[in-house]
Amino acid sequence: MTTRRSFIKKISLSAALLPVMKMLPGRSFFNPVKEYPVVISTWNFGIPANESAWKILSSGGKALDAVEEGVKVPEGDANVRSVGYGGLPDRDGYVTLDSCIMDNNARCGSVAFLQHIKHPISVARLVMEKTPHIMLAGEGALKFALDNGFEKENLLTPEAEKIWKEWLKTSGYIPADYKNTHDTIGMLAIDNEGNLSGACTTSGLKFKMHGRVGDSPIIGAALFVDNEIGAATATGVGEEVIRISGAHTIVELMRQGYSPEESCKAAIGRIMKNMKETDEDFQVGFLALNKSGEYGAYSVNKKFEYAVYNNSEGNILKESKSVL
Ligand code: SD4
Repeated sequence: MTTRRSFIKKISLSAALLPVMKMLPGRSFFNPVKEYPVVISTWNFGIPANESAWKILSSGGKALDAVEEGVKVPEGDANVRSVGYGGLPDRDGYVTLDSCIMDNNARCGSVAFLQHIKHPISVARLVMEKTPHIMLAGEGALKFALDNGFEKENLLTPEAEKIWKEWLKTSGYIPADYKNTHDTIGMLAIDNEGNLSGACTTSGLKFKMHGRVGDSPIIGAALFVDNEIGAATATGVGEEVIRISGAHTIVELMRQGYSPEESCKAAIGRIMKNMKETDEDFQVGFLALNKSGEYGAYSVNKKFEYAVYNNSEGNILKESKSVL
């Protein structure tokens, strides 16, 4: 059985081999056989999200459009308790959203702590396309959305409100709940032209402190795309992802010759190193996609599912390998 300690030891060893691997003659960084298009996304709502993205990809559309349309599916689904409309609120009862998007030209846009807008990913895209900035937060992000024709909506559904009120009865108003803090959608795609894009969107950790922003709107943490190399995205406890600049770290590891899965595994290794022996009761999961259309995943705990859609496999749900 892999323990936290043996995992970190193994990971450190393989990292030490990296300079040697780079010098091996003829080492091919990427599989020369390219498989396009491909879309991958986190958790089981990735299946309908991929479906929507695939409609665009399979008709020759752009990865950027595909990831935006894809993640809008869970954003608009009232039954998804962790993304957009229907998401669980913070501990004061406000649904606050974090989203970002990045394309093949290193253009990116992001919104943080945004309220009342059902599709924050589209606001993030607009920040990217219409402003000289990358990130807008809170009231400013809401004003920008409303100025650009988005509608103000109540995102707290009666079901989500009920769950929050139940939580209030016993919580002691303590925000941390590491066990079941998953379910952000992160999506990566490569289109027929071989261009990569990614999107990530969430209502964040349930019952978080009011004003808390996680990793999901942070370029380099929950999402990073480098069109020469690949892309990565994250789900889980955002604080741990931010601490290691997770998605950027993974893309840089792919640049050095690691496969998508090896890169995700090494990044998870860094997270484990930061954790105390007693802190194993949390989840972080990474997904990566390289320039050849190869994909991989790794997580801290079991049960990190992700959905893949490509021509050879169809739209399927997989479970990532994990440390514990
Ligand atoms: C956050 N990373 O706000 C998000 C939560 C999450 O899967 O991913 N859940 O920290």
